[in-house]
Amino acid sequence: MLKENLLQMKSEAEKRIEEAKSVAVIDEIRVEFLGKKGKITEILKGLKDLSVEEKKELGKLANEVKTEMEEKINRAIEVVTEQEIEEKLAKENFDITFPGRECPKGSLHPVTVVQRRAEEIFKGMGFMIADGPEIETDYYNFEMLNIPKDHPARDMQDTYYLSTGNVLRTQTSACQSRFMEKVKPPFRMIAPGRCFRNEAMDASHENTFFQLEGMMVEKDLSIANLVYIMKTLLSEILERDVKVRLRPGFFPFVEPGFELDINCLLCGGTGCPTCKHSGWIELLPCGMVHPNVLRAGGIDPEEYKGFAFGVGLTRLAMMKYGIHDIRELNSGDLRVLNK
Ligand code: FA5
Repeated sequence: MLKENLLQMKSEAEKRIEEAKSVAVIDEIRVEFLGKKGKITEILKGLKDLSVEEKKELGKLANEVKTEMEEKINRAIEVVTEQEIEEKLAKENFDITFPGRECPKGSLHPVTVVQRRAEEIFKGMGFMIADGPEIETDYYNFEMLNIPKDHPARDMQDTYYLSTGNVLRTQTSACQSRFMEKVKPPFRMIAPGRCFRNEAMDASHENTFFQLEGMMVEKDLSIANLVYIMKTLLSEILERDVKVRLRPGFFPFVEPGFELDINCLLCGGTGCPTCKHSGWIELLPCGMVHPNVLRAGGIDPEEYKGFAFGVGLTRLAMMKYGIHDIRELNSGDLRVLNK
């Protein structure tokens, strides 16, 4: 009796599955036959009252019916889903040849654009590109650059100290020493990267900004070579004539040292908050490498001379694109980022 019931249910369910036209209807059939209170489930519950022999025979059959039915249901769902999609597509009249709608494209950050352009310019002049860590040891960031502990020059570059004693580097000059340890002169190198300082923020000062270090070491070099390289960089990047001024500047790792300022391109030199109303922007400190620094890098200052410079890349980007406040560069404002 149970056996007949089971087989009859099987053929009934199969017929209905074949006829079903939607996933929802197939799901209803699943619940009706295989659900917790479904017809097949009920039969399986009745097995407990049968003899051992009958239990064996019917139990096996019931499980086979159940598995077969599950497979049929799953297959039917696949077929019906496919049909539903095809019907929908046919109704929607979707034209796959229709041209797409244009999305606004992203762009490189202005500082990245300037950094990449500077790299190209320096590569063209035979400079190698070096890198260094943003978390730096006190030794490379200060000591090897002729700035021992307790030197007053440390006050000009207060930074963030880690509990390990390391610092967030204040200047890409830290790359000079690392480079000299690896490469023998003569050489020309640049090292662009992020720097950090603990200082009050204003229109031209951020606590995180970009510099580009440059260093050239050869047997015969002079300040004239240095000025030529600086002028080439500025005219190529800014693509216009700019007025520059060279004045003495103190950095313990160069002697003599200079500050190369450019006429503020935001106000044309008449004075604005970005140039602190002076008409000039401090952009490019530089100088002839101090003999102590060459010596610390294993280079004989009697044999070789060097010059070094540290371009304020973030400020250079501000000048190029007419950005009046350094903080705008980190604001995510598309009017600034799309420049
Ligand atoms: C230095 O950092 C030296 N290492 C540069 C140098 C290299 C001198 C090699 C001699 C030889 P200074 O502290 O002036 O120098 O910083 C260099 C440039 O980085 C500045 O002219 C400025 O353009 C930029 N700069 C410095 N501090 C900030 C800041 N807080 N926000 C944005 N730009 C900054």
